[in-house]
Amino acid sequence: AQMERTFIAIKPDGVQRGLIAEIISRFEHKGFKLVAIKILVPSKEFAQKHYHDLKDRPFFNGLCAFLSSGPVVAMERESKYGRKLIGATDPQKSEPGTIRGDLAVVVGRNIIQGSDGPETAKDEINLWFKPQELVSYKSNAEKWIYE
Ligand code: DAT
Ligand code: MG
Repeated sequence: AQMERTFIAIKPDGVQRGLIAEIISRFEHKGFKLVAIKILVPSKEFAQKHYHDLKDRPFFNGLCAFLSSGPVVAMERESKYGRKLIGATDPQKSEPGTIRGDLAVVVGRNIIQGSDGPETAKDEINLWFKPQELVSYKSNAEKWIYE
């Protein structure tokens, strides 16, 4: 399989609960390659852009207010597999062993965002990162992770 670039963000609840290292370590231990990372407080307008697909949903306003309510850790990763580590949107339906299944309780505080496919990943990366913020390098661990 081709290396996929995905956007991942630790939401304000994950940051405030002190779960940054816990969440990053799960990806790092799995073997995902980190190519960009930063911490920022997104504006409400920025959150609305990020969640534009959901603008007609009843929870849209609360969701955008929540995402812009505090610091978010935004990352881009390269991997061959998608969202399995994150778990289902509703933490009550997320399997144990997943980030949401282990660390979150309700859908409105599900601590992490992950792109749901290659197309949305591209859009989200373009929204959150400038091209010069992405670091290009060869991962020396790659031949020990993939065959
Ligand atoms: P995901 O974050 O798993 O990609 P999504 O893109 O469908 O899920 O929705 C984005 C976020 O919106 C989700 O992480 C939490 C919130 N959300 C989704 N469905 C919701 C619902 N039924 N009630 C409240 N918040 C919801
Ligand atoms: Mg989504």
